[in-house]
This record gives sequence, structure tokens and C-alpha cells, in this order.
Amino acid sequence: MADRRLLDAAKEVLEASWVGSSTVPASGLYPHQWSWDSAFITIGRSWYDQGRAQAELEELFRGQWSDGRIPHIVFNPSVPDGAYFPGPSFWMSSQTPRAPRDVETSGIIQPPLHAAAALEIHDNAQDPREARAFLERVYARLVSWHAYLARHRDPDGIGLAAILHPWESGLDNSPAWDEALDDLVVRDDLLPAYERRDLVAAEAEDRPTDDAYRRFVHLAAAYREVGYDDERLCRSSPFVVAGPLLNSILIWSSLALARIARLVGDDPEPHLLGAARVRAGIQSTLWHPGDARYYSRNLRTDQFLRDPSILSFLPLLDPELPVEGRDAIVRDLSAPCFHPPETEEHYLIPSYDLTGELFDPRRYWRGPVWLNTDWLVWRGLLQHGQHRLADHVTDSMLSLAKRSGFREYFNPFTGEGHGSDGFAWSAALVIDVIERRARMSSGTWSPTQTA
Ligand code: 9WN
Repeated sequence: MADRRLLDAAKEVLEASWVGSSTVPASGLYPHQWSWDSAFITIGRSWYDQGRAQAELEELFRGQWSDGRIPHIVFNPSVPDGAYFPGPSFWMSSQTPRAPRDVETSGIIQPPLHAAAALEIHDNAQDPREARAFLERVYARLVSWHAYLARHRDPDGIGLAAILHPWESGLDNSPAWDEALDDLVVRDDLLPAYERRDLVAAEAEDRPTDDAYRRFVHLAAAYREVGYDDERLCRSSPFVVAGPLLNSILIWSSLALARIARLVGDDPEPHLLGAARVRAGIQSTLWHPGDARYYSRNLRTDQFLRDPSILSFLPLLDPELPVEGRDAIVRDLSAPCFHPPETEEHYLIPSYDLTGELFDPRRYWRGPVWLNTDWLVWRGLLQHGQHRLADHVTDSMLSLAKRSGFREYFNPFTGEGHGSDGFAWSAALVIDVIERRARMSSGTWSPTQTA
């Protein structure tokens, strides 16, 4: 299939997923608006529909809490409560004084890709004046979102924002969280009765196990029970983890925020300092010199979570990543455990070490290829001049979409698609890859532009 036809097919997926003022990740499995999905979707749409790209982020920001948090789900009131679990009646956000009254949301967060997405709208704008006005409207919201992460998610001042739930990582079911979840004592009196709605829309072998799900629900209920009080949970929750994915995205977005500040006439310095703080935190807390890898860290036990997952490669998003870290990532990304020999059929980049004991080619986040993590690593590789490897990643992304469609995730050996079909960020990021590669070849976009 030619790139042009793939582009049209991707746009059709996005049009079919548009529900009036935002995009659903996948109509059956995920019928509301998700935070980092909206950022990826915005980036894809920004190439051809600035109006909807802007509307998507502005709709998400309607769900922002007064403490600055951007919740991981903004619920669509026209969708029945039972269509997704946990739905609005589980989170009960509007009973929390800091949450909006007129829209129901979840209480947890997802990685802060929004400032980077807002800047893409500006950089790809069909109407630059409107894009400037949009940035002026959203700037304060982005600033308070980043302030929330620094103020409420870094209680010990280590320079890193912590997650309090695996769902906050975006890589919910990664083996990287197993060890931290093992210590969890699931309290049945806190667990509501629930039905696994995800199993109605997807196959059980593609989704988390019932045991993992119980832990997820338990942690979410515990967060709700303390009124979404981050400080309290950071001190008492068994699951407090700082990782390289959220924090590298935070650096990338803080640098974008510095550029947005210049565009709207504000001081970029605080955002540059913010990025520098996180950079120092990643180096001092997440770099394991013995393994020459970045890992997540369990802040409860102060131990590294030494799992060989794709999380370790995200520091590439920092344009000032030390050479030692960059070289180690490139080495890992080229080694057979993440990149089989060209003679074997394979697709890049598995979410978990192909030779790892916990590797599973189809279960969500435990091995399959996801196009969003591919895309993030690709942008990081480009930023560091690793063009050959970067091309391998995007060739693989396009082959997967041509072979299996815009699936949620893919078997890294066969390319078979799993999870939902017509998955919005898969479509959006294929659009971005095709458009950006064309701009790169014509010399009208350079990878360091947004750094
Ligand atoms: C829970 C929507 C979301 C993504 C996450 C992905 C999955 C939800 C779920 O779907 O998580 O938030 O129900 O499994 O793991 O990254 O944002 O696409």
C-alpha cells in the first residue's frame, strides 16, 4: 500500500473516532477522552486539521483540576456509566473540591505530553495567527499542569515526578511494575464489585490478568478514599514509582513550554530550569551505572526496578542526554533482545526484552510493539542524529499499519495486530511519520527544531 493510501486510511480512523469535541481512543474499549491519547492524536491531526487539533486539547483542559492536575480520563456524559470500568461513579471526581463541577473525570494522571503537542499545533499550523491565539489560551493551563507535577508529585524534592498507579505510567501492565505491585495487600473491603468491561471488547489473552486488575482497582480505590491527596499517598502508598518515561516526556514538554513562553511573551527561564531539574533527577536517581541503563525506581524501597523494558529508552527525548546514556540506549536498541537480526521476520520496538522471562508477544505492554512508544523513541533518535536506527523504527511502524491496520498493539515477531482495531493514536502517529518524513526529505523540518 502506498503511503498516500495509508494516510487517507489513517484520517478515516480519526474522523470515525471524533465525537464532537474530542476523539475516543477506540469506540468499544475506550469510549471517553484519555489524556496522553489526546496529545498523540493532536500531533497527528495538527498536520491537516488545526481546528480539531486545538479543540481536542481544549476539551481535555476542561477537565483540569484547580491543583493543576490533568486527569487521565475526561468522561463523555452521553456515554452510559457502565460502558467503561472504572467509570464516573467509581472516581466520583465532582465530589472533590479541587475537581471541576461540570465535567466528570478520573483522579489519576498520565504522562505530560501536552505542551509538546500544543507546540506541534503551532509548528504545523495552517493558520499561524489562530495558533498563536490558541497558545495564549492554553499557556497558563500548561504551566499549572507542570507546577502540579513539581509541587505534588515530588514530595522529597528529587527532581522527579512520581506515579501512584500503574495506569499513570501509560504502560499499565508492564512487567516493570510487577515487583512494586507484589507488595500490595489487596483489601477486599475496599474493592467495589466490578465487571471487567475490557474483556467484553478485547480478548482475555491480550489484556491484564484478573489478579493484575484487582491490584489496579485496589490502588485506584485507595487513592479515591484519601480524596486524591497526593502528599498523603506519596508518604503511605505501597506504589510510589519514579520512572524514565514520564520524566523524559516532562523534560521534552518543559522545553516545549519554554518555546511557547517565548511565543506568548513570557519568560522561558522557569521552564528551562524545570527541565534541568528533571534531567539532574534522571541522572542521579534513574541511571544504573552497573547495568548502563535507565530504570524506574521504587521510591518506597529506594530500589531500582531492573526490568528490561522500553521505558529505559525514553531518556532519548532529552536533547541534552549525556553521551554515555545515549550510547547505552543505542546499543540496547540495536541488540537482539530488542532488535532481532534482519534475517528473521520482526517488527520494532518490542515493549519488553524478547528474551526476558516475562516477555509475552501479545499481552498488553508485556512484549508487543506499540506505535506510540515507537514514535517517542523515533523522535528521540532523530534528536540525537541516529538516523539509520530511526528509519528502521518508522519503516517498521508503517509496515505494521500496512500489514495489520491501525491496531492497538502488534506481535513483534509476526506483526499480527492485537487489542482494539481502529485505534486512534496508531492512526495519528502514522500520519505524523508520513508527513514529517516528507518534510525531512524536502528540508522543511529538522529534528532539532522543537528541542
Ligand atoms: C487505562 C487509552 C488507554 C491508554 C493507556 C493504555 C490503556 C486503560 C485501560 O488504554 O489504559 O487507562 O483501560 O487499559 O494502557 O496507555 O492511554 O487508550
